[in-house]
Amino acid sequence: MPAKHPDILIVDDQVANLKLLRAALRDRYTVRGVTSGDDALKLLEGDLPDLVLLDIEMPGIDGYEVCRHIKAKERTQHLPVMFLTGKNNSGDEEKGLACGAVDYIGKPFQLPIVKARIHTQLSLKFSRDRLLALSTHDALTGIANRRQFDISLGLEWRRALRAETSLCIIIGDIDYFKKYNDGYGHTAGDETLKRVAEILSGSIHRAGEILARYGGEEFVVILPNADIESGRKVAESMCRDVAAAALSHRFSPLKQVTMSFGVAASVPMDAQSPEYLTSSADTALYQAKGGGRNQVHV
Ligand code: GH3
Ligand code: MG
Ligand code: MG
Ligand code: MG
Ligand code: MG
Repeated sequence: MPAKHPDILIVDDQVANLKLLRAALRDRYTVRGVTSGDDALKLLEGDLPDLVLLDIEMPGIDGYEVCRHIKAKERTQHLPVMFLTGKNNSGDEEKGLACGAVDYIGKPFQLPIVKARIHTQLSLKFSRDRLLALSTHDALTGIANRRQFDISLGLEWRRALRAETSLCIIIGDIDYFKKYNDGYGHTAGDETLKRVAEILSGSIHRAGEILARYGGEEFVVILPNADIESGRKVAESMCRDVAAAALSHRFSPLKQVTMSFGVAASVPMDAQSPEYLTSSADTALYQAKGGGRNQVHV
């Protein structure tokens, strides 16, 4: 379990039930409670809980419907839902599980059993979160990895194609990094990669912008809705920030850690693929290297 108290949302139209469950759970969990399906769905538009305990029979939309809504939305589809309900007719449990719930507990319930089942579902949820983070993030720097970059670029490309907006990418590569490793050692090289990732992430502000580790000492940025000039500005600020950090590199002719950047932008067209953008940015990067490094080329 993570350091912070897991967050549980209880949805039950009977205030007495809410109080009982809250009292039983609040020593180990952060508990929020609402008394209708509508309020639950509204609340789920904000910060997500780690698990939902859901009653079925409520005025307005019932628990089945709430569960279907949760499972239908990409943002909430993996949120574990446990029914806690007085509906004990044959078929009710089957229906609840068919809606996507991970568990179904009938009333009257035994609190120790409810707690044990909550604990099991939360452990599964946190394992899943960790695996997902590992599959989308780079273990050294903590930023998005190449796999996540490829997925995001595909999504943003299609979005820009539909909206006929410009999509921009920046590829940045550390200068003379082989010399850095040869001179200072691989462990120091790793530390510098982490520092550089932190510095670059300082230029990522808007929703949808992504910084990823593209390869060894190469980083890539996706800027949705950005033309070449705004991309150039972001790359120039990254280039300045890396140089301003003044990380020494006495094996480089530039005497400190610097980076070169290539920028490309386009309004996607049907006949093209996202690789068009990466290869244009790569070409620009090659020119930045040839131009003396520590610079941006578009
Ligand atoms: P240039 O200025 O032309 O980019 O030269 P360079 O030496 O940076 O380029 P090159 O591609 O020849 O070398 C990249 C080096 O990056 C090779 C390798 O030693 C280092 N590198 C790649 N991945 C890692 C890593 O995960 N950790 C460390 N410490 N070094 C890495
Ligand atoms: Mg009820
Ligand atoms: Mg390289
Ligand atoms: Mg390099
Ligand atoms: Mg050019």
